[in-house]
Amino acid sequence: MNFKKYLENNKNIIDKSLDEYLPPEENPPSIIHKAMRYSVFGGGKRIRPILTLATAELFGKDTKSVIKTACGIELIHTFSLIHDDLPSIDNDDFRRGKPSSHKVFGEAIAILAGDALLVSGFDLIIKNSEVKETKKQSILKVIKETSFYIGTENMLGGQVDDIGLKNEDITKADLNNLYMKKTAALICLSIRAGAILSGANQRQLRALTKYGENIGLAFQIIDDMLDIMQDQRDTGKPNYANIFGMKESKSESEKLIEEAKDSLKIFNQKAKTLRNIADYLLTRKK
Ligand code: GRG
Repeated sequence: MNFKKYLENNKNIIDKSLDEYLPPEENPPSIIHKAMRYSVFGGGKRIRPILTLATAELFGKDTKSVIKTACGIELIHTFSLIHDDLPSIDNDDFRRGKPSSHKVFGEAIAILAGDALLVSGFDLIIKNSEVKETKKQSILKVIKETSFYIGTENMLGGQVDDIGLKNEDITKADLNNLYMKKTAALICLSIRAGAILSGANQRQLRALTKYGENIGLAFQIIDDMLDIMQDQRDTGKPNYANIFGMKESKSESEKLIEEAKDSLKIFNQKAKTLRNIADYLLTRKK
C-alpha cells in the first residue's frame, strides 16, 4: 500500500471509531454532545492517533489493540484546540477554516465541551483494558503518562508559557523548551502510549521518545511557517518563523526530521511507516 493510501485508510478507521465512541448528538444534554462532535469532526488530520497505530504496528500489533487509546488522545488534542481558541486565550474566531467552538455554541458550552472531551479521552484510554491481551499494568502506565504529558510540566505548562513570553526577549532555547511542552509532549505521548501497550522495552521506548520529541518540535516549527505562508492572523504569540526567519525554520525542521529518523535505527526496516510519517510532516500543507 502506498503511504498516501495508508494515511487515508487509518484516518477513516479513526473517524469511524470516534463516531462509535462519542455519545450521539441527541443524547441529553444534546448541546454538549453536538459541541463535542462539531470539533472532533471539524477536519483534523488525525496525526496523533495515526502515530499510535503506526507504533503498535512496529511491534506487530493490530489496530484493535490500541484504537481506543489512539482515539482518547485525539479527544484530548481536540479539547486543547477548543480551549486554545477561547477569547481569554488566543481569541481565535476560526479553526480549520470554520467558526471556532465558542463562536458557534457560546463560550460556556465551548469550555464545557473541552472539559467533556478531556474526561472522555481518559475514559477511552481506560477502556483499552477491554482488549483481552492488554496488560492492566500497561494501561495504568499510559494513564500516568497521559497526566504527565498534558499536565503543567508539559502541554498545559507550555500553554501558560505561550501566554507569558514576549517575542522581543525570546531565545532559541526558550522557544525550543516552549514547543517541546506545548506541542511535542502530546505527540510523544501518542507514540509512547502505542509502544507501552505493545510491550516495548526501555531501549525501544527511549528511541521512540527521541523520535517523538524531534518530530514534535519540527511539527510546531512547520506550523509556524504555514501560519505565515497562509497569512494567518498574528496572535502575538511566539512564532519561530517570525523570530528566526523562514530559511532558518526550514533548515531547522529538516534537521529535526533527519534526527528523528536516525533515532529509529534500532528498528531497521520495521520503522518504515514512522520514517514516512516524519517525511510527510515536511511536505504537509495544512
Ligand atoms: C486547560 C486552558 C487549557 C488549555 C489546555 C490550550 C492548551 C492547554 C494547550 C494548547 C496547545 C496547543 C493548541 C498547541 C498547538 C499544537 C498544534 C500545532 C495544534 C494543531 O495540530 P494539528 O495541525 O491539528 O495536528 P488538526 O487540525 O490536524 O487536528
